[in-house]
Amino acid sequence: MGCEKKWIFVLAVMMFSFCWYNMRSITWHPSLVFRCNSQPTIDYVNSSSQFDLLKQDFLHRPIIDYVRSSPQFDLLKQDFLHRMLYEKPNVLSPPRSDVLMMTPWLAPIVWNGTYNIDILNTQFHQKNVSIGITVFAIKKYTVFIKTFIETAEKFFMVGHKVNYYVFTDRVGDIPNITLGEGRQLVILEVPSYKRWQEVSMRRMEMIRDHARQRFVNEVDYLVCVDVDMRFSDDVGVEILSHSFGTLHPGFYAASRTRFTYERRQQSTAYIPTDEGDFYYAGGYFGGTVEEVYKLTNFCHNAMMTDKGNNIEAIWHDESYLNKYFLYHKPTKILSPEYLWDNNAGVPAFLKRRRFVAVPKNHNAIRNKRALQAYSRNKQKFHS
Ligand code: UD2
Repeated sequence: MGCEKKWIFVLAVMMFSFCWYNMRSITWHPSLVFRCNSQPTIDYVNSSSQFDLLKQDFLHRPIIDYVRSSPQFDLLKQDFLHRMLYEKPNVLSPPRSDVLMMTPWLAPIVWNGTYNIDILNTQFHQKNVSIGITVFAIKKYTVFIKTFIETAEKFFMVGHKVNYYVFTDRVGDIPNITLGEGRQLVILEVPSYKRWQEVSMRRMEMIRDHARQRFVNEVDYLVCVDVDMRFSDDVGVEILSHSFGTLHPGFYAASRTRFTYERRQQSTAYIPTDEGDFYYAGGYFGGTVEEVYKLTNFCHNAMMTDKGNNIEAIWHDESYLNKYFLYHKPTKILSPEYLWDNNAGVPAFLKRRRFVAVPKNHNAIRNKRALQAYSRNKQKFHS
Protein backbone atom coordinates (compact mmCIF):
# COMPACT_ATOMS: atom_id res chain seq x y z
CA MET A 1 0.00 0.00 0.00
CA GLY A 2 2.80 2.35 0.93
CA CYS A 3 4.26 1.79 -2.54
CA GLU A 4 0.88 2.42 -4.25
CA LYS A 5 0.52 5.78 -2.39
CA LYS A 6 3.98 6.76 -3.58
CA TRP A 7 3.03 6.13 -7.23
CA ILE A 8 -0.25 8.03 -6.85
CA PHE A 9 1.70 10.99 -5.41
CA VAL A 10 4.25 10.94 -8.30
CA LEU A 11 1.42 10.77 -10.86
CA ALA A 12 -0.43 13.67 -9.23
CA VAL A 13 2.75 15.80 -9.27
CA MET A 14 3.31 15.01 -12.97
CA MET A 15 -0.27 15.94 -13.91
CA PHE A 16 -0.08 19.16 -11.95
CA SER A 17 3.22 20.08 -13.67
CA PHE A 18 1.79 19.35 -17.11
CA CYS A 19 -1.31 21.49 -16.51
CA TRP A 20 0.72 24.33 -15.03
CA TYR A 21 3.10 24.33 -18.04
CA ASN A 22 0.26 24.42 -20.53
CA MET A 23 -1.59 27.18 -18.77
CA ARG A 24 1.56 29.33 -18.94
CA SER A 25 2.10 28.57 -22.62
CA ILE A 26 -1.43 29.49 -23.63
CA THR A 27 -1.42 32.82 -21.87
CA TRP A 28 2.21 33.90 -22.34
CA HIS A 29 3.05 32.56 -25.75
CA PRO A 30 0.64 34.61 -27.87
CA SER A 31 1.45 37.85 -26.08
CA LEU A 32 5.14 37.15 -26.54
CA VAL A 33 4.68 36.70 -30.28
CA PHE A 34 2.72 39.94 -30.50
CA ARG A 35 5.30 41.95 -28.66
CA CYS A 36 8.28 40.52 -30.52
CA ASN A 37 6.96 40.95 -34.03
CA SER A 38 4.87 44.11 -33.95
CA GLN A 39 6.27 46.33 -31.35
CA PRO A 40 9.82 46.53 -32.73
CA THR A 41 8.42 47.27 -36.23
CA ILE A 42 6.38 50.16 -34.89
CA ASP A 43 9.44 51.38 -33.08
CA TYR A 44 11.47 51.20 -36.31
CA VAL A 45 8.91 53.14 -38.34
CA ASN A 46 8.67 55.77 -35.66
CA SER A 47 12.37 56.19 -35.41
CA SER A 48 13.37 56.24 -39.12
CA SER A 49 13.30 59.80 -40.38
CA GLN A 50 14.40 58.61 -43.84
CA PHE A 51 11.33 56.41 -44.13
CA ASP A 52 9.11 59.17 -42.81
CA LEU A 53 10.47 61.44 -45.50
CA LEU A 54 9.75 58.93 -48.25
CA LYS A 55 6.25 58.38 -46.93
CA GLN A 56 5.55 62.08 -46.85
CA ASP A 57 7.15 62.93 -50.18
CA PHE A 58 5.69 60.16 -52.20
CA LEU A 59 2.39 59.13 -50.81
CA HIS A 60 0.75 61.91 -48.97
CA ARG A 61 0.17 65.62 -48.95
CA PRO A 62 3.24 67.02 -50.70
CA ILE A 63 2.57 65.37 -54.09
CA ILE A 64 -1.15 66.21 -54.01
CA ASP A 65 -0.30 69.82 -53.25
CA TYR A 66 2.20 69.86 -56.13
CA VAL A 67 -0.32 68.60 -58.67
CA ARG A 68 -2.97 71.03 -57.46
CA SER A 69 -0.73 74.04 -57.48
CA SER A 70 1.29 73.48 -60.67
CA PRO A 71 -0.47 74.31 -63.95
CA GLN A 72 2.67 73.17 -65.76
CA PHE A 73 2.20 69.68 -64.39
CA ASP A 74 -1.47 69.66 -65.44
CA LEU A 75 -0.38 70.48 -68.96
CA LEU A 76 2.08 67.57 -69.01
CA LYS A 77 -0.74 65.23 -68.04
CA GLN A 78 -2.80 66.44 -71.00
CA ASP A 79 0.05 65.99 -73.46
CA PHE A 80 0.35 62.20 -73.19
CA LEU A 81 0.12 60.44 -76.55
CA HIS A 82 -1.94 57.32 -77.06
CA ARG A 83 -0.53 54.19 -78.68
CA MET A 84 0.58 54.91 -82.26
CA LEU A 85 2.24 52.68 -84.84
CA TYR A 86 4.87 54.18 -87.11
CA GLU A 87 8.32 53.51 -88.49
CA LYS A 88 11.09 53.81 -85.92
CA PRO A 89 13.47 56.76 -86.39
CA ASN A 90 16.92 55.50 -87.32
CA VAL A 91 19.81 57.32 -85.68
CA LEU A 92 22.37 56.18 -88.26
CA SER A 93 20.17 56.79 -91.26
CA PRO A 94 18.77 60.35 -91.28
CA PRO A 95 15.64 60.84 -93.38
CA ARG A 96 17.33 63.48 -95.56
CA SER A 97 21.01 63.71 -96.43
CA ASP A 98 20.65 66.20 -99.29
CA VAL A 99 19.61 69.22 -97.23
CA LEU A 100 20.43 70.93 -93.94
CA MET A 101 17.92 69.78 -91.34
CA MET A 102 19.12 71.73 -88.31
CA THR A 103 20.59 75.18 -87.71
CA PRO A 104 23.66 75.69 -85.49
CA TRP A 105 21.26 76.87 -82.75
CA LEU A 106 19.32 73.61 -83.04
CA ALA A 107 16.21 74.94 -84.73
CA PRO A 108 14.79 72.35 -87.14
CA ILE A 109 14.52 73.24 -90.83
CA VAL A 110 11.27 71.74 -92.07
CA TRP A 111 11.56 69.55 -95.18
CA ASN A 112 9.36 66.84 -96.53
CA GLY A 113 10.29 63.49 -95.00
CA THR A 114 11.71 64.88 -91.76
CA TYR A 115 8.60 64.74 -89.57
CA ASN A 116 5.58 62.57 -88.85
CA ILE A 117 2.43 64.65 -89.29
CA ASP A 118 0.26 62.13 -87.38
CA ILE A 119 2.32 62.56 -84.22
CA LEU A 120 2.30 66.34 -84.61
CA ASN A 121 -1.44 66.48 -85.31
CA THR A 122 -2.15 64.42 -82.20
CA GLN A 123 0.02 66.71 -80.10
CA PHE A 124 -1.52 69.91 -81.46
CA HIS A 125 -5.08 68.54 -81.24
CA GLN A 126 -4.48 67.71 -77.59
CA LYS A 127 -3.48 71.32 -77.05
CA ASN A 128 -6.61 72.38 -78.99
CA VAL A 129 -4.63 75.03 -80.86
CA SER A 130 -6.13 77.68 -83.06
CA ILE A 131 -4.18 79.35 -85.83
CA GLY A 132 -4.62 82.82 -87.28
CA ILE A 133 -3.36 83.50 -90.79
CA THR A 134 -2.89 87.17 -91.63
CA VAL A 135 -3.03 88.39 -95.20
CA PHE A 136 -3.23 91.86 -96.74
CA ALA A 137 -5.31 92.65 -99.77
CA ILE A 138 -4.91 96.38 -100.27
CA LYS A 139 -6.07 98.13 -103.43
CA LYS A 140 -5.87 95.87 -106.48
CA TYR A 141 -4.43 92.98 -104.46
CA THR A 142 -7.99 92.02 -103.54
CA VAL A 143 -7.99 90.04 -106.81
CA PHE A 144 -5.77 87.43 -105.13
CA ILE A 145 -7.92 86.72 -102.10
CA LYS A 146 -10.34 84.20 -103.65
CA THR A 147 -7.64 81.81 -104.85
CA PHE A 148 -5.71 82.33 -101.65
CA ILE A 149 -8.58 81.29 -99.37
CA GLU A 150 -9.97 78.57 -101.64
CA THR A 151 -6.61 76.84 -101.83
CA ALA A 152 -6.01 77.37 -98.09
CA GLU A 153 -9.28 75.56 -97.40
CA LYS A 154 -7.86 72.56 -99.21
CA PHE A 155 -4.33 72.57 -97.83
CA PHE A 156 -3.78 74.88 -94.87
CA MET A 157 -4.05 73.41 -91.36
CA VAL A 158 -6.80 71.02 -92.38
CA GLY A 159 -8.60 69.65 -89.30
CA HIS A 160 -7.48 72.51 -87.06
CA LYS A 161 -9.19 75.73 -86.01
CA VAL A 162 -8.27 78.55 -88.37
CA ASN A 163 -9.08 82.26 -88.48
CA TYR A 164 -8.37 84.09 -91.73
CA TYR A 165 -7.56 87.68 -90.88
CA VAL A 166 -7.92 89.65 -94.10
CA PHE A 167 -6.71 93.25 -93.86
CA THR A 168 -8.18 95.34 -96.63
CA ASP A 169 -9.21 98.84 -97.62
CA ARG A 170 -11.88 97.40 -99.97
CA VAL A 171 -14.20 95.41 -97.78
CA GLY A 172 -16.80 95.14 -100.55
CA ASP A 173 -14.30 93.35 -102.82
CA ILE A 174 -13.79 90.41 -100.47
CA PRO A 175 -15.86 87.55 -101.88
CA ASN A 176 -18.07 85.21 -99.90
CA ILE A 177 -16.33 81.88 -99.59
CA THR A 178 -17.80 78.82 -97.89
CA LEU A 179 -15.43 77.70 -95.18
CA GLY A 180 -14.96 74.37 -93.47
CA GLU A 181 -15.96 73.64 -89.88
CA GLY A 182 -13.94 75.48 -87.26
CA ARG A 183 -12.72 78.03 -89.78
CA GLN A 184 -13.78 81.64 -90.04
CA LEU A 185 -13.08 84.74 -92.05
CA VAL A 186 -12.43 88.00 -90.20
CA ILE A 187 -12.27 91.08 -92.40
CA LEU A 188 -10.33 93.96 -90.88
CA GLU A 189 -10.75 97.32 -92.55
CA VAL A 190 -7.49 99.27 -92.63
CA PRO A 191 -6.20 102.36 -94.44
CA SER A 192 -4.17 102.03 -97.62
CA TYR A 193 -0.97 103.88 -98.37
CA LYS A 194 0.00 105.55 -101.61
CA ARG A 195 3.30 103.81 -102.26
CA TRP A 196 3.31 99.99 -102.57
CA GLN A 197 6.48 99.91 -100.48
CA GLU A 198 4.60 101.65 -97.68
CA VAL A 199 1.66 99.25 -98.08
CA SER A 200 4.06 96.34 -97.70
CA MET A 201 5.94 97.85 -94.74
CA ARG A 202 2.87 98.99 -92.78
CA ARG A 203 1.81 95.38 -92.46
CA MET A 204 4.18 95.13 -89.51
CA GLU A 205 2.43 97.94 -87.65
CA MET A 206 -1.04 96.57 -88.34
CA ILE A 207 -0.18 93.01 -87.35
CA ARG A 208 1.45 94.33 -84.19
CA ASP A 209 -1.57 96.41 -83.19
CA HIS A 210 -4.08 93.65 -83.89
CA ALA A 211 -1.92 91.05 -82.16
CA ARG A 212 -2.18 93.05 -78.99
CA GLN A 213 -5.83 94.09 -79.26
CA ARG A 214 -7.42 91.06 -80.80
CA PHE A 215 -5.35 88.06 -81.92
CA VAL A 216 -4.02 87.33 -78.45
CA ASN A 217 -7.60 86.65 -77.31
CA GLU A 218 -8.55 84.51 -80.32
CA VAL A 219 -5.65 82.36 -81.51
CA ASP A 220 -2.47 80.70 -80.26
CA TYR A 221 -0.28 81.05 -83.34
CA LEU A 222 -0.03 83.52 -86.21
CA VAL A 223 1.11 82.79 -89.74
CA CYS A 224 1.80 85.98 -91.71
CA VAL A 225 1.96 85.64 -95.48
CA ASP A 226 1.73 87.45 -98.83
CA VAL A 227 -1.59 87.30 -100.65
CA ASP A 228 -0.40 86.86 -104.23
CA MET A 229 0.12 83.17 -103.52
CA ARG A 230 -1.74 79.90 -103.66
CA PHE A 231 -1.48 76.73 -101.59
CA SER A 232 -0.72 73.68 -103.72
CA ASP A 233 0.16 71.08 -101.09
CA ASP A 234 -0.26 70.47 -97.37
CA VAL A 235 0.86 73.08 -94.88
CA GLY A 236 0.14 71.84 -91.37
CA VAL A 237 1.15 72.17 -87.76
CA GLU A 238 4.70 71.10 -88.61
CA ILE A 239 5.40 74.79 -89.28
CA LEU A 240 4.30 75.98 -85.84
CA SER A 241 6.84 77.02 -83.25
CA HIS A 242 7.69 79.85 -80.89
CA SER A 243 8.90 81.88 -83.89
CA PHE A 244 9.57 80.80 -87.44
CA GLY A 245 10.96 82.27 -90.63
CA THR A 246 11.14 80.92 -94.18
CA LEU A 247 14.12 80.51 -96.50
CA HIS A 248 13.67 82.83 -99.45
CA PRO A 249 13.44 80.77 -102.67
CA GLY A 250 15.99 82.98 -104.39
CA PHE A 251 18.70 82.75 -101.74
CA TYR A 252 18.61 79.36 -100.00
CA ALA A 253 22.00 78.40 -101.46
CA ALA A 254 23.53 81.87 -101.72
CA SER A 255 26.65 83.08 -99.93
CA ARG A 256 26.38 85.80 -97.28
CA THR A 257 27.71 88.46 -99.61
CA ARG A 258 24.92 87.70 -102.10
CA PHE A 259 22.19 88.14 -99.54
CA THR A 260 20.33 91.38 -100.30
CA TYR A 261 20.47 92.58 -96.70
CA GLU A 262 20.49 96.30 -96.05
CA ARG A 263 24.16 97.28 -96.35
CA ARG A 264 23.98 100.99 -95.49
CA GLN A 265 25.16 101.59 -91.95
CA GLN A 266 22.76 104.52 -91.49
CA SER A 267 19.79 102.15 -91.58
CA THR A 268 18.58 100.25 -88.52
CA ALA A 269 18.26 97.24 -90.84
CA TYR A 270 22.02 97.25 -91.55
CA ILE A 271 23.77 93.88 -91.50
CA PRO A 272 27.54 93.70 -92.11
CA THR A 273 28.82 91.34 -94.82
CA ASP A 274 30.44 88.99 -92.30
CA GLU A 275 27.16 88.30 -90.49
CA GLY A 276 23.94 86.49 -91.31
CA ASP A 277 22.65 82.93 -91.29
CA PHE A 278 20.00 82.82 -94.01
CA TYR A 279 18.02 85.21 -96.17
CA TYR A 280 14.47 85.07 -94.87
CA ALA A 281 11.46 85.92 -97.03
CA GLY A 282 9.32 88.87 -95.98
CA GLY A 283 6.25 87.02 -97.18
CA TYR A 284 6.16 84.16 -94.65
CA PHE A 285 6.87 84.29 -90.94
CA GLY A 286 5.03 83.55 -87.73
CA GLY A 287 5.00 82.11 -84.26
CA THR A 288 3.01 82.51 -81.08
CA VAL A 289 0.99 85.70 -80.91
CA GLU A 290 3.39 87.09 -78.30
CA GLU A 291 6.46 86.36 -80.43
CA VAL A 292 4.88 87.84 -83.55
CA TYR A 293 4.02 90.91 -81.50
CA LYS A 294 7.69 91.29 -80.51
CA LEU A 295 8.89 90.76 -84.08
CA THR A 296 6.45 93.19 -85.71
CA ASN A 297 6.98 95.76 -82.96
CA PHE A 298 10.74 95.67 -83.58
CA CYS A 299 10.35 95.94 -87.35
CA HIS A 300 7.84 98.76 -87.21
CA ASN A 301 9.89 100.78 -84.71
CA ALA A 302 13.04 100.27 -86.77
CA MET A 303 11.21 101.45 -89.89
CA MET A 304 9.96 104.54 -88.06
CA THR A 305 13.46 105.35 -86.84
CA ASP A 306 14.71 105.07 -90.42
CA LYS A 307 11.82 107.16 -91.70
CA GLY A 308 12.81 109.87 -89.21
CA ASN A 309 16.30 109.74 -90.70
CA ASN A 310 14.99 109.78 -94.25
CA ILE A 311 16.12 106.31 -95.12
CA GLU A 312 14.14 103.24 -96.18
CA ALA A 313 15.71 99.79 -96.14
CA ILE A 314 16.41 98.28 -99.54
CA TRP A 315 13.81 95.52 -99.36
CA HIS A 316 11.42 97.25 -97.02
CA ASP A 317 9.80 95.05 -94.37
CA GLU A 318 11.89 92.08 -95.54
CA SER A 319 15.14 93.89 -94.64
CA TYR A 320 13.93 94.65 -91.10
CA LEU A 321 12.71 91.09 -90.69
CA ASN A 322 16.16 89.79 -91.64
CA LYS A 323 17.74 92.09 -89.09
CA TYR A 324 15.36 90.83 -86.40
CA PHE A 325 16.00 87.15 -87.14
CA LEU A 326 19.77 87.66 -87.10
CA TYR A 327 19.64 88.64 -83.45
CA HIS A 328 16.48 86.80 -82.40
CA LYS A 329 17.07 83.41 -83.96
CA PRO A 330 13.83 81.72 -85.03
CA THR A 331 13.05 78.45 -83.28
CA LYS A 332 12.00 76.79 -86.55
CA ILE A 333 12.81 77.48 -90.19
CA LEU A 334 10.66 76.58 -93.16
CA SER A 335 12.37 75.27 -96.27
CA PRO A 336 11.55 76.77 -99.71
CA GLU A 337 8.86 74.07 -100.03
CA TYR A 338 6.75 76.57 -98.11
CA LEU A 339 7.43 79.50 -100.42
CA TRP A 340 8.25 78.81 -104.02
CA ASP A 341 8.01 80.40 -107.43
CA ASN A 342 7.50 77.99 -110.30
CA ASN A 343 9.51 80.29 -112.57
CA ALA A 344 12.56 78.83 -110.86
CA GLY A 345 11.77 75.29 -112.04
CA VAL A 346 11.81 72.34 -109.68
CA PRO A 347 15.24 71.38 -108.27
CA ALA A 348 15.73 67.74 -107.17
CA PHE A 349 15.76 68.54 -103.44
CA LEU A 350 12.34 70.17 -103.65
CA LYS A 351 10.01 67.24 -103.03
CA ARG A 352 6.91 69.37 -102.52
CA ARG A 353 5.76 72.85 -103.49
CA ARG A 354 3.24 73.81 -100.87
CA PHE A 355 2.75 77.54 -101.35
CA VAL A 356 3.60 79.08 -104.69
CA ALA A 357 3.58 82.56 -106.16
CA VAL A 358 0.69 83.47 -108.42
CA PRO A 359 2.23 85.10 -111.50
CA LYS A 360 1.38 88.78 -111.36
CA ASN A 361 1.71 91.61 -113.76
CA HIS A 362 3.47 94.24 -111.66
CA ASN A 363 2.55 96.86 -114.21
CA ALA A 364 -1.14 96.22 -113.80
CA ILE A 365 -1.11 95.59 -110.09
CA ARG A 366 1.11 98.50 -109.04
CA ASN A 367 1.28 102.02 -110.43
CA LYS A 368 3.71 102.70 -113.28
CA ARG A 369 6.13 104.91 -111.38
CA ALA A 370 6.46 102.32 -108.67
CA LEU A 371 7.13 99.64 -111.26
CA GLN A 372 10.04 101.62 -112.74
CA ALA A 373 11.62 102.02 -109.31
CA TYR A 374 11.07 98.36 -108.61
CA SER A 375 12.68 97.28 -111.90
CA ARG A 376 15.77 99.40 -111.25
CA ASN A 377 16.32 97.60 -107.98
CA LYS A 378 15.51 94.19 -109.39
CA GLN A 379 17.97 92.00 -107.53
CA LYS A 380 15.69 89.43 -106.17
CA PHE A 381 14.61 86.18 -107.60
CA HIS A 382 10.92 86.89 -107.23
CA SER A 383 11.04 90.25 -108.99
C1 UD2 B 1 8.46 90.70 -101.50
C2 UD2 B 1 8.10 89.88 -100.30
C3 UD2 B 1 7.11 90.67 -99.47
C4 UD2 B 1 7.70 92.00 -99.04
C5 UD2 B 1 8.12 92.75 -100.28
C6 UD2 B 1 8.88 94.00 -99.87
C7 UD2 B 1 8.17 87.47 -100.60
C8 UD2 B 1 7.49 86.30 -101.19
N1 UD2 B 1 7.52 88.63 -100.75
O1 UD2 B 1 7.26 90.67 -102.27
O2 UD2 B 1 6.70 89.95 -98.34
O3 UD2 B 1 8.80 91.77 -98.18
O4 UD2 B 1 8.98 91.98 -101.13
O5 UD2 B 1 9.43 94.63 -100.95
O6 UD2 B 1 9.19 87.36 -99.99
N2 UD2 B 1 0.22 94.43 -100.90
C9 UD2 B 1 -1.10 94.83 -101.09
N3 UD2 B 1 -1.35 95.86 -101.96
C10 UD2 B 1 -0.37 96.50 -102.62
C11 UD2 B 1 0.97 96.09 -102.42
C12 UD2 B 1 1.22 95.04 -101.56
O7 UD2 B 1 -2.02 94.28 -100.52
O8 UD2 B 1 -0.67 97.44 -103.39
C13 UD2 B 1 0.48 93.35 -99.93
C14 UD2 B 1 0.10 91.99 -100.49
O9 UD2 B 1 -0.32 91.19 -99.43
C15 UD2 B 1 1.39 91.50 -101.06
C16 UD2 B 1 2.40 92.05 -100.06
O10 UD2 B 1 1.88 93.30 -99.65
O11 UD2 B 1 1.41 90.09 -101.17
C17 UD2 B 1 3.83 92.22 -100.61
O12 UD2 B 1 3.81 92.97 -101.78
P1 UD2 B 1 4.30 92.33 -103.15
O13 UD2 B 1 3.85 90.92 -103.16
O14 UD2 B 1 3.89 93.17 -104.28
O15 UD2 B 1 5.85 92.42 -103.00
P2 UD2 B 1 6.93 91.40 -103.60
O16 UD2 B 1 6.32 90.46 -104.55
O17 UD2 B 1 8.14 92.14 -104.06
